[in-house]
Amino acid sequence: MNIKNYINAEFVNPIDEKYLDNYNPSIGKVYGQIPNSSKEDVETAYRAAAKAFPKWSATSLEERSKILSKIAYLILGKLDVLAEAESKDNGKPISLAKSVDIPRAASNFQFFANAITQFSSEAHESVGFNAVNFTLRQPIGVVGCISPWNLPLYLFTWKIAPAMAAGNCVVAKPSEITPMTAFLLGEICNEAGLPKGVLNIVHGLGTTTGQAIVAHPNIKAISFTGGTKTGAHIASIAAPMFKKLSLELGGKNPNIIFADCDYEKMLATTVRSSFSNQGQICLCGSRILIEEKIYDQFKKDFIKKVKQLNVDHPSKSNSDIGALVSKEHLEKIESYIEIAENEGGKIVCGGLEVTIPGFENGYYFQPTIIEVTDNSCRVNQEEIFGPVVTIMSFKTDEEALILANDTKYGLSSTIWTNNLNRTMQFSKQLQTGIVWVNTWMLRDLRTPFGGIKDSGVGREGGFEALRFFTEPKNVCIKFPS
Ligand code: TXE
Repeated sequence: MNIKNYINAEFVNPIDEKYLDNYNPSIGKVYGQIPNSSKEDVETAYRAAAKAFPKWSATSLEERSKILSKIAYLILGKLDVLAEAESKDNGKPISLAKSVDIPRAASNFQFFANAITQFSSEAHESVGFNAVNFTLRQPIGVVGCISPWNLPLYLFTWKIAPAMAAGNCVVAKPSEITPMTAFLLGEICNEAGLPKGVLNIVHGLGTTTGQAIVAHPNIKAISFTGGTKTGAHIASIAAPMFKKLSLELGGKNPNIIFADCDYEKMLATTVRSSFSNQGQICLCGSRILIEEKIYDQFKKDFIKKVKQLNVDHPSKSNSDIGALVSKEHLEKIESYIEIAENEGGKIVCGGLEVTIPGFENGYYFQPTIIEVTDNSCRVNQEEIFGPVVTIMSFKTDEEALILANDTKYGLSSTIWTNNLNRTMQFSKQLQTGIVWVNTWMLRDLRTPFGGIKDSGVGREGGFEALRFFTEPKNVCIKFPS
């Protein structure tokens, strides 16, 4: 199936008719073409957005909210079609797309449809000066949203929904590796009555289409999720242009397990936090740190459970682990197995490519556990972003904290303990934007989401996202005494 750009509510080919192949990773074959949009396509999208902005930004909150709710409703109505499309494009099990990705895309719209009606700003009375200040929260204008391939519609909508709710018009680019569900969203937006030009979707490579969005002089804010290197590059272009930037980047998240935890719950959740979505979630707990007294037991039980995970074609209802997103990504993961072995890491489970009968060209890999003893090794420091975790023991709380923080990343962390004091100490001292205690990926959309250190800048989620997508303006009114 060939997809098109969505500009001014119409589906159009790229101006210079250049296209890229779109792969189905579960069979390793091209199944369609996508536009490789140029600077001119981005300019056309920008103009449509700029034209729509005066009216959309003046549209009542109730009306904006109604349209976004309708989009949410229509997404859920197309749950099966969207889940199948997501799975085909990305390789993830259909069951996962159906239970997580697509429902969450709908929730993103519904959440911000509600949130915008509750969003407010502050007033400050300047006592003694006969003056009152209030803050106007105004939409920025045309904003750019760039999203990755791991949770395609989920992360795409996580950005565009608050942007539009706040009254902005959007030029958005999904990952060129997984563009399909964003394409299908265009039709849904038309059906929901979203005015033309409010959302414009251009497809193409990061280095051409994405770069054109970031460098566009009149696109004044960029919300980006992707690799840390790309984030740094985007910042180098956007910062001198004084653009607002929200960067949600990579992670190397510690999962810290203490002997006093609820063991069975921890074990089941750790399997999930390690291998959900083939380990391709920025929040996956890829460094598992285990208190020494339960290390051997944990290692044995964890390996046993991980060996039970079924790597299979994503359409199979019993597939726990589907295909990796691309051949390049599979090769990257394989290269890290070699790196681990060269560094003295011990592969205690998995480590090999999997051939699925009937789908021999797909990109499948065993869930893999590497035992390491030195936190400075590359597999403990670099983001692998696949079904690969490391295990390592620690003796004391102090040591666990040092190991957990000993990385350039700072996105999320998980701790398993029933000790309240320890919970508080770790919550305060872990250098991550999110700390989960006795759970993982339990998301409340009102909470601030994002990382510190090389995991990014800015926060998304809840009112934080609405603050990002608005410009605060102070108005000071003096009145006679
Ligand atoms: O991401 P990229 P890639 C990590 C993960 C992965 C690595 C590289 O470790 O292995 O990043 O993945 C667009 N200007 N994460 O190469 O390139 C690109 O088209 C503007 C973590 O696939 O960062 C896509 O839409 N845009 C992560 C988006 O950026 C550019 C999720 C992300 O692609 C651009 C994905 C440019 N110069 C990968 N270059 C997470 N945090 O969830 C690329 N893009």
